[in-house]
Amino acid sequence: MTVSEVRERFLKEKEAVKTLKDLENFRQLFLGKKGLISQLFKELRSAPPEKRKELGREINLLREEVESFVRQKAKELKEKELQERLRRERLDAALPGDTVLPLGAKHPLSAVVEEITEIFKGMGFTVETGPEVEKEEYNFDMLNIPKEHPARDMQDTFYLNRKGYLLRTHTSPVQVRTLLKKRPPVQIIAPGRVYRRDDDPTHSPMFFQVEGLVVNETVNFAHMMWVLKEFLRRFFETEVPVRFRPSYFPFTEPSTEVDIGCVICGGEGCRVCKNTGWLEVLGAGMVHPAVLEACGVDAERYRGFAFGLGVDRFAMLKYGVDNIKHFYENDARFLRQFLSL
Ligand code: FA5
Repeated sequence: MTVSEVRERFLKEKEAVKTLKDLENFRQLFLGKKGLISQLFKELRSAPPEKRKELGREINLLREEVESFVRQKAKELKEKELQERLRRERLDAALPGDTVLPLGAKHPLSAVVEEITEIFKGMGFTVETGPEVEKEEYNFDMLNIPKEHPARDMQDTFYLNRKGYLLRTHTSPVQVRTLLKKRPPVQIIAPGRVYRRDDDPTHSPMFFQVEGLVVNETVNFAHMMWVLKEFLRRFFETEVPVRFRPSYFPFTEPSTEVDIGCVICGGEGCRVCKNTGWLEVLGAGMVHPAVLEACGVDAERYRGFAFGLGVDRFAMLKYGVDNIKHFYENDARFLRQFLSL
């Protein structure tokens, strides 16, 4: 090959260089170890001595020309590539991120506690709270359940190592706490967690109750029935079947348990209502005079009614949940159904 042939090839090939990869191939072709320019230098050795100098100069010129083109083109192509990358990767800070985190929502039990609280607030109740680690004295003794009393077995208790303390088995100790600090009239509810050694589809070792207490000079059993029926009507937004069964609680006399028609099976009988068609949702009664006296309230002058309702049961019935455990397993597939609450 002659110098002019290589130059011609150079002029032709350089037009075809469009990318950095083309340029590298091009560089190898002309300037590589076995490239065309090297070949020209090799052939120079066999040229007649009088032409070598001139020919060598020509090859060197051509090499400089090719090198200068490669340098120039590399700069140009790198700049072009950078501009393209910048255009491609342009950051729009206003675009939403790749991973849009799902929004959290209220747990169905929290929503039901709030709903119950709002209904009672609407009936003139205020909200009290008490600790979950409670004095045995408030959970039992002052509620007319002395030590050795068989009624202690009605609620299987988690006792704590610290003597005289337990995990409260119901919200009723808030009745005691309230009466110790407030003089009647009182009209309060007390929502919160309670604990028992219980475990089946309608019983959980930790569950929620809402306590209610009304103490004044005139209140009676009929008032209590009205308040509870009215609450049930507002909560279920319909006239659910309600029945009051005579019952026993050491801290109320007379006492009643309130059942509502099972809304899971419509009263036909199912696993949740143990085939009875009814579900017990709350306990209630007229506050026992011994409780009023233990809290320093004159039982001759004042009377009261109290109730304790199982929030989980209300939530199960309202949303057709057939196992209380669903509320505590934190399975997102279950919880997602309540996103709108
Ligand atoms: C009591 O706890 C009384 N303190 C209620 C009371 C208050 C009566 C004031 C009179 C005056 P009982 O043990 O029945 O009562 O529980 C009340 C409600 O809690 C029950 O009707 C039931 O709905 C719910 N409940 C009881 N045990 C569990 C449990 N392990 N899991 C879920 N809910 C439960």
